[in-house]
Amino acid sequence: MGDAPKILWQYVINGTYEWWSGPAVIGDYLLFGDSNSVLVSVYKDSGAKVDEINLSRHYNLSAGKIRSAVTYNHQTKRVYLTSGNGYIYALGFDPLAGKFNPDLGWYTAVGGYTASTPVTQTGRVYVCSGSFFKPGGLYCLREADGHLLWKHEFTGYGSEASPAISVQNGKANIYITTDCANGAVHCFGEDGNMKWQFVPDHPEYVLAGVALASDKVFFVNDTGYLYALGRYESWDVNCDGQVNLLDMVIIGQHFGQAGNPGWVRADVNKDGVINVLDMVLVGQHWGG
Ligand SMILES: [Ca+2]
Ligand SMILES: [Ca+2]
Repeated sequence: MGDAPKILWQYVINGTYEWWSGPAVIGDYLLFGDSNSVLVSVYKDSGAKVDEINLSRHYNLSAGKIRSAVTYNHQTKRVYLTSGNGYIYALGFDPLAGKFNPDLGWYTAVGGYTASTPVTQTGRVYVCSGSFFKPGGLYCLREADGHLLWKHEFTGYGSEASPAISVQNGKANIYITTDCANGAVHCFGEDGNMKWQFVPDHPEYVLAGVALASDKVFFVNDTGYLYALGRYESWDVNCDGQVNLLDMVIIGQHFGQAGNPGWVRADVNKDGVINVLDMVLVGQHWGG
């Protein structure tokens, strides 16, 4: 068992061992928060502590347990995180020395509770708040100073997850999940308008956020289902990601039928009849 994993180092704090947070590696340093509202920077290879900051003490507030991971912006040299009692922090961090500089930053409240890890994108910070019984929502803050640009709050619940961002045509889409009995995925534009929401056919609470890959939105919920949301071009009639004979066959099976425009996917051009024009569209995208 020569290649079995070995423990290289351990980092232990006294008192409480309730670790709900996530670490981040920045240069030679590993950063993470604990349930005593302390954010530490240790050498990632040895675990030796380089710096720490007690958020409650430094900001003179009751920060609560840190249940957020740490986000780093290389351009602004700041780390971002939240603490349980509903605060988000931006702190300067020297990636060469491994030290915090909280004076190069800000903090602000985003509701009464948060476990969300902030995400930065083109001068903005997105973060969620709330839980299955604590209200919250999605907040968009100006990265420079924490000024609230917009927010979308839910009634009676919020999101314990972290936002995920995709950029299409230079514009950000922000995806979040909600932690309620009808837990949904919501997609917001960067101006704060909700573009769509999706409640699955087996609804339940959603604790995790979404994963974005291959033009799809993946998420799980407490029923134990994994969902993949995507959009298929209209000429991919059978929604298998390819345009080929199988799509032609479906059109052939419905050939000559009429209905409300687009009533079935075989009406590819959505003109209310299934005929050679639908086949032409499939042919034009053949092999795609
Ligand atoms: Ca197809
Ligand atoms: Ca048609």
